[in-house]
Amino acid sequence: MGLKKMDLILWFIGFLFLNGLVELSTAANIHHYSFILKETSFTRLCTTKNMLTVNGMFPGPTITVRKGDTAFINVHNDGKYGVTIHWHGVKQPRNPWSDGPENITQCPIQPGKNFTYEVNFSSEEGTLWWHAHSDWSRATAHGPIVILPPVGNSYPFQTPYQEKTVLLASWFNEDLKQIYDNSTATGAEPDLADAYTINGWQGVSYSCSNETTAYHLQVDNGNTYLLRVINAAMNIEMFFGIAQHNFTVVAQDAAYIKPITTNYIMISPGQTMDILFTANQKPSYYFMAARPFADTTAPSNNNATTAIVQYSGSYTPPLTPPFPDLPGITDKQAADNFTNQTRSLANSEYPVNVPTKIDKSIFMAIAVNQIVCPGQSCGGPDGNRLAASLNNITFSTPTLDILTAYYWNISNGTYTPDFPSRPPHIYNFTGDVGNSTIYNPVVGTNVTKVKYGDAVEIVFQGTNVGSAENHPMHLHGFSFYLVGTGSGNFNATNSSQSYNLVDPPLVNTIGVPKDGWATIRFFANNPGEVYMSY
Ligand SMILES: [Cu+2]
Repeated sequence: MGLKKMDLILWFIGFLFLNGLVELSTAANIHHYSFILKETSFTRLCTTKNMLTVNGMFPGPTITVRKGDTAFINVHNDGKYGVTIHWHGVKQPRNPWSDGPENITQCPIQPGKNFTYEVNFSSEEGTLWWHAHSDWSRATAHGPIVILPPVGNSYPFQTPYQEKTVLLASWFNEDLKQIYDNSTATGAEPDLADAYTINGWQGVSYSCSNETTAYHLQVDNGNTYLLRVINAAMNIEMFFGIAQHNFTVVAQDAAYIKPITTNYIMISPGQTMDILFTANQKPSYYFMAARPFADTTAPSNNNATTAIVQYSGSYTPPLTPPFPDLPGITDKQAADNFTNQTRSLANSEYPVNVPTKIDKSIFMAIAVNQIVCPGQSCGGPDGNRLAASLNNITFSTPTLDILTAYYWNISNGTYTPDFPSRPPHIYNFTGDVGNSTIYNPVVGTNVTKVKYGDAVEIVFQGTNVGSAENHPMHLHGFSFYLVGTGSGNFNATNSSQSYNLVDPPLVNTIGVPKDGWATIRFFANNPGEVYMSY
């Protein structure tokens, strides 16, 4: 996942049927938060730099609510650039104005200005996260969102003794704006992360690192902890584990799943997983670690980040704590084995609603194309510019935000409502793609419209254009059912036979397998706009 992902977009603009909507009545609570965006000095790997933070923290503050609550978050920008904040995985029914992506649902909050988001929690329960949504600002300006069950309800699993967030992120010694601007200017891949972090700390294995640069998770022998794991790393899928401890995954993307007992997870960028972990080993130090799953020729930093699980009590800690038995960096089988186990809880209390009759179906080829740079040499392969595309369209960010353009019916010059439901060229997507590797994508801002209430199916087809790799896809405003994945080219007659329409996982982010496909389904029940990106 090292390749540059120019943001890509697919829009769903639902027709607004406001009369038909019923307001939910809930005994919801209101919360107020103040976020101050500002440059803050941090030192990691013996490098000191100023970086954009919220309230001076890395990771930023946690938002804690109960299901159905509303949070008002006043964001004041004391930084140097315009920034927005996105509430990743919060569906915000009928409230797209507070979703956050820059130039999609709002203009950036300029330095010296502020904006209050009204974040409406509805069906989500578990863990999500928030992040800045302008250029690469999300690398440092991000934090957890914890959504507890409503008052009077409990978890559909044993009540944990304590809850902790475990946020995985990337550390860059360089200035992030500089990295982003260089990459955008030259069309080359952005520089790689210098380290990964757990709760802001890189652990013990990098340069200038030791026990004091590692996050310590204090545990008492015999107790069970709920760890809310968030992958906020920049475009890197991660294997994660705890040495000599199994754990049980109970939720993903703020929806409960059938418990999976395992000694590792594979978590895609943007995903969250809640795991129950019991401190049931000899009191000592144990490493918790995360390192990339990178089954690709694209470069990445593959070093592990570590934290220390530290039992209470008196004992002599080992000189080198045991390290978890994580799958190899390129172990696609291990990644698939974990991901394929995920099932929705799907019981009477947490039912599923999987569309079975499809109204709108979209087949979407994902490629990392190249744009030729006439008369000049760009920094990508063969002097070209890298440009990711969906159905051969590379997204171009409009100057007016799309939601405003739609609302005022002034789409001209902002977007065109013609995102194709099929790729323009059918080729052997996962085979020898021949000339397609340099096929110039069309640059545009294209929207697809979906009727309110329609059952939508999207088949994502990975391609070998550029480097074949696993592509994380994320949809704003919805969780969707991941009904199937497979390898090779999607086959309309055979592939759908393997669909799980009984208890597929309900998620907001998936990894489309390398050399493979993934199918999602959802009801278009959130009028406004939805942004899809990878
Ligand atoms: Cu999101």
